[in-house]
Amino acid sequence: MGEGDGRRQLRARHAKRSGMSVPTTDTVYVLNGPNLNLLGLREPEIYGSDTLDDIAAMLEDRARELGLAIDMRQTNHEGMLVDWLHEAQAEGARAVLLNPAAYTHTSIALLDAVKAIRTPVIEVHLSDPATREPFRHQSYVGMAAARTVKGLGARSYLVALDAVAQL
Ligand code: CA2
Repeated sequence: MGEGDGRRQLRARHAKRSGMSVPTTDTVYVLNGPNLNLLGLREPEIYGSDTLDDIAAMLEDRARELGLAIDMRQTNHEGMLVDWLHEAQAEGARAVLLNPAAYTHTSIALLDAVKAIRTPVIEVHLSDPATREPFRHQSYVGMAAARTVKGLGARSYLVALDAVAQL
């Protein structure tokens, strides 16, 4: 564990013990799950041709207009998403935009993490999973998310960011 993580956890523990809440910042965490690093390179008919870097650039422009900042990340590992959700709360993130990708449909660990933090989480999908294969119809994360934005391609992320400004 790096020194930064240790200090963050101490601050969060202290805040919890003394009944304080961590002050809210202007940063919105944008967390992306497995295989989304391939975005724009495969299956453009389903997910569009923008890469994750293109989406990050669009979000940064929009965030600037809204007086917000973006912290965009991608991982192929479920536990990393859980750790980042905890970190979002410990760091006082304004909100989390979460595209859990395939973990949407399988992960009770992510559902529990979204329920465990007070930071609002907006579920985001490029496609509309409800119109796809039946195994994509169930969303565990959606059971606890403040909102879900889906089916708009890259624009789903922008609409979700606008929703944060209205929370
Ligand atoms: O529509 C979405 O955003 C999804 O979260 C994308 C997931 C899928 O499992 C969900 O049902 C809906 C898949 C992400 C995989 O991304 C790829 C990107 C390019 C090529 C292949 C996969």
